[in-house]
Amino acid sequence: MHSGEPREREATVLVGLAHGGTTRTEVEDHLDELGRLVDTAGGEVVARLLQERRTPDPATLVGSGFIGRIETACRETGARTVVFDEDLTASQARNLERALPEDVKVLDRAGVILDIFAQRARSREAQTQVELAQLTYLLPRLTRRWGHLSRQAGGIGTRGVGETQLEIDRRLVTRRIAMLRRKLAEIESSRRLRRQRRTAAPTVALVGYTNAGKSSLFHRLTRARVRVEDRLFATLDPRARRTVLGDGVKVIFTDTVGFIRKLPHDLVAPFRSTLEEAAEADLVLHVVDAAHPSWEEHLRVGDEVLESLGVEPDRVVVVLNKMDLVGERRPRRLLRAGLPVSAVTGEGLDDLKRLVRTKLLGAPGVAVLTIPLTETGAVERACALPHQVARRFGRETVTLAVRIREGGLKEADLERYRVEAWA
Ligand SMILES: Nc1nc2c(ncn2[C@@H]2O[C@H](COP(=O)(O)OP(=O)(O)OP(=O)(O)O)[C@@H](O)[C@H]2O)c(=O)[nH]1
Ligand SMILES: [Mg+2]
Repeated sequence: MHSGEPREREATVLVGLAHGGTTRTEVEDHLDELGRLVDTAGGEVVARLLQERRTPDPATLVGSGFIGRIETACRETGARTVVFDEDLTASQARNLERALPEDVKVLDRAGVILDIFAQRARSREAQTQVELAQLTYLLPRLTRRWGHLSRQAGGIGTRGVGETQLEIDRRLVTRRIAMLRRKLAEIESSRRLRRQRRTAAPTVALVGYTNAGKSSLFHRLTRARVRVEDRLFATLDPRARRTVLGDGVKVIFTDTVGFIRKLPHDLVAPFRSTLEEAAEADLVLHVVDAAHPSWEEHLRVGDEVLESLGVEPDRVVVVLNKMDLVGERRPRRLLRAGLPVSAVTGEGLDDLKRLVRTKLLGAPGVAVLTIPLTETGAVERACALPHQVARRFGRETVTLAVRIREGGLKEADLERYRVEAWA
């Protein structure tokens, strides 16, 4: 589905806008991040421009004088791609393209993120989701310029979409969007079936800002081999893996796609199903790169996503990763925010496992039973219960933690073995 790797890195100009509540420094940080995104997408940042303006221009976002500066930067560097950190409406993008030289294409942060997803998605589901999001994004933006560029080189913003689709008429694109929607609905319903079948062990989801170290922790906690990279969006096809956390506590860990500021809406919607699955987890580990200067913003972005998915705060544990990079003096404000760990040195991982265990065993809906081994009938009934969280055989008793609905223990005639907590 890819229209071929670009032969060389695409020279790109970044544009940021400081207005309203955003300061210059914040915009500089956002442009740093945008630069990493462009780099991941295969581009090379050759210039960055920042305009301060009280309010954005409704037609072109930046003012006409500033468009002149963008044009000069493109001419001087040979760049043919301009990326805005702000979301551009389709008409703003078109107006900007009209105002710039003929061979320059304009896209925004969302367009770059979509491009990265298109390059990296591997599973059929992720690929379908990305193509859908990309066509939805591109449809109102389809201009001759894009079709022309895609035929020539592909380039940022157009990979993942079948090459011919850009050239053909909108009606066909609309039809393809409808087809992809249907296909996705099918994939999702078959996934829902799979999910229902495998709820035997409690699930713990690793979520958080991109590059926070979710996959590294997933690897440390489950010994599964997964892609770990110092790149944004290294993981696009989430993995789940079963492991035993000591004390007989069985858990399914899931790794997920990272969050980012301004994840495009068209992408949030389809990827929501993956995140929703994570949000249904018994426990959510919100992983934060504690060594990142913007860790608080990352934490906030993650909290917002989790809240929008309906995850209650008491199901969330904040994990401060990369503590090995934080240095000797650890700010109190940071330490108050969560549990310090390092996926690299292993610091704090035992504490993390213990915390996960305690949280799961104490979760509402989990009952703990202690049964003398001499009562074989009861032991047998208890061991046959589905949804076991933990089981430990002692010399004289067996202790079990099971997820069970109200009244379930009575039905299984096990109510009298119930104890307060896992000891
Ligand atoms: N020093 C240090 N580096 C870490 C730690 N954990 C992860 N990293 C590095 O951080 C980078 C990102 O790690 P990943 O595990 O891929 O991060 P992720 O959250 O899965 O990222 P995405 O899948 O892109 O969202 C890699 O270069 C890791 O080696 C840590 O505790 N300490
Ligand atoms: Mg990852």
